[in-house]
Amino acid sequence: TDAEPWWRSAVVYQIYPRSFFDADGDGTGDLRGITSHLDHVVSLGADAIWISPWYPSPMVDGGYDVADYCDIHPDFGTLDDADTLISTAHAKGLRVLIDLVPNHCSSQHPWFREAVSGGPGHPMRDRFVFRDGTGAHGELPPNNWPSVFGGAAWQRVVEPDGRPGQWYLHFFDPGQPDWNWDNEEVRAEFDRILRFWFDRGVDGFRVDVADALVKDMSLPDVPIDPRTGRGTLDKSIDNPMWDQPGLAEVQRRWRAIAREYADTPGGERVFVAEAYLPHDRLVQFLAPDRFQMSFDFEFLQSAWDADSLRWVIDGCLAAHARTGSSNDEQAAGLGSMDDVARPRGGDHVDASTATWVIGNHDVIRPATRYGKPVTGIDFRHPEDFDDIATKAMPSDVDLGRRRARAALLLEMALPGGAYVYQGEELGLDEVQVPTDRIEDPTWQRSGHVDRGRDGCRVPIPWGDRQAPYGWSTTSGTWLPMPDHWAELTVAAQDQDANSTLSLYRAVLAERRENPALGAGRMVWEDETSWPALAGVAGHVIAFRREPTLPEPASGSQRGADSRGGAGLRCVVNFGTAPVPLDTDTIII
Ligand code: ISL
Repeated sequence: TDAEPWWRSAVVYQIYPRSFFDADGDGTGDLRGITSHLDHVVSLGADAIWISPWYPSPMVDGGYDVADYCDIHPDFGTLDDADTLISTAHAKGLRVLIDLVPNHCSSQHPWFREAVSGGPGHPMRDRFVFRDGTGAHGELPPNNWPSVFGGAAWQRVVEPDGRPGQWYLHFFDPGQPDWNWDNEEVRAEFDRILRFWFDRGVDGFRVDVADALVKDMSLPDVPIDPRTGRGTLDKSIDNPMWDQPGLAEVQRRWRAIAREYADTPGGERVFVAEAYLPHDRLVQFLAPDRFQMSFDFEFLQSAWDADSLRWVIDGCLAAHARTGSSNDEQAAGLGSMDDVARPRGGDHVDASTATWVIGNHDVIRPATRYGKPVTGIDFRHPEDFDDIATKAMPSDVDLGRRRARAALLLEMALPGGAYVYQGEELGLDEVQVPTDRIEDPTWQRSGHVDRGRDGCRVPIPWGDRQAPYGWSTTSGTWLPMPDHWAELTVAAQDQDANSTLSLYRAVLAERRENPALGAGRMVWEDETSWPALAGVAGHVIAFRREPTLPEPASGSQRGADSRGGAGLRCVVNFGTAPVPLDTDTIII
């Protein structure tokens, strides 16, 4: 059978360039800072990096408002710096993914500026979504679509004659006008952007809001959410804003471009979708001619509870197993976990697997999130951003950090790929950024959103006993760094065998070395298969990973030597009391 493609069980380390390392001492992270600290990523044992947007941008939304898709933000460096970063990463054995933001650009993008200044009817307006307003004088938006960041998804422009005129669509901030994906010039431009970066050696893209782009262009109203009285962002219904039929065609077009690179160094390029969608919809992105990976946010959104998490994991794996199979009969026959998560050799070897994630630059740091009595944020209803339970509720961070370590072990023992957001390997907690320093538009546009998303974007503490902890030569960092991070720096944890950093290194090393992890088979344990679990149902998640396909070894206890091809057992306690297990097969 073919070799396993690199991305199927890869660990990808997410870099937020503004906050990773500040090499030039201006208080903002930069590409030279990333290049000079790649050894940290190598020492973790990750396979690849994904760099959040590095493009020229007014930074209204942390760079997710792109003014030029084929250049580098001057605060971050130059295209030469990007080339050096890519070649240095490759020389160190790291793949490089960057962020593609295809749903919207910046209102400072030259095409959008021309669309506004050209006035109604100008052909440039068709590359975006301009419409006349409703109401007697066009003073009301074209429909009731809400913005994810609050308010209406429409903004009215001032026309060249100085009067208020048409409205344009923006799913996020008004500084982020949506592209019109029915426009062939837009499609062609993104083809060019993909090739521009692939030709520079980029191995793939994380695709921002991958379930947006194509909308129902008849622009029908969405149903009203009774809780907010506004149009709903709910994706569990057929919502005209999200995941519309034409999306598959765009994804196929991009995958065809990625395939053009199959015979170049680095091989076929990859895409990972960022889409908060129900599983049955999400996995459709993973058909063989579409994307290779898609984040599983259900894990990230789940409560700290063994039963519900097992249910989520089951659902993720079963959905992926079904999608990965081109044999309908076989797919229909998949009933239990014993049937899923097998390596599918031969022509199925490039089938997708789950892509786990416990944190990113949009959500509360796991160490803080898991320390709350209630965990998880329900992004399926972005109105819940303002659910005070998620942010204002106090957190026991010591408990949260221990749980985050357990979550890591669980995540890394599951079949599939995994993403690690910078700082998770240090157990960093969410920072309470003073309100006068907050930059995130979700906070500025809707004051009831408790402090926005800056608290997980604070610069990384590398060394030294006080801020900025070796991150920069200036203390004027773009976000303030907390006093209590002295014990959490890379330097403080580097030689400490019990540190979270050491745990990450050990677990990622195990993943690389143990054939049962990655492509191996997964079998749930319960008290029938493993009597030691009697009485702990609901508190403990346990499963075995096995390196080979044959019959499940029913009843047999695998040995302690996980390298003997015998597999390993993963056990995680979600309860508050210790669970005694007399075995030496446990690594968790
Ligand atoms: O789609 C959503 C809700 O229906 C959102 O959760 C959305 O998927 C999410 O906000 C997307 O985040 C990404 O795109 C944003 C940017 O602010 C985030 O930082 C980025 O991760 C807009 O580009």
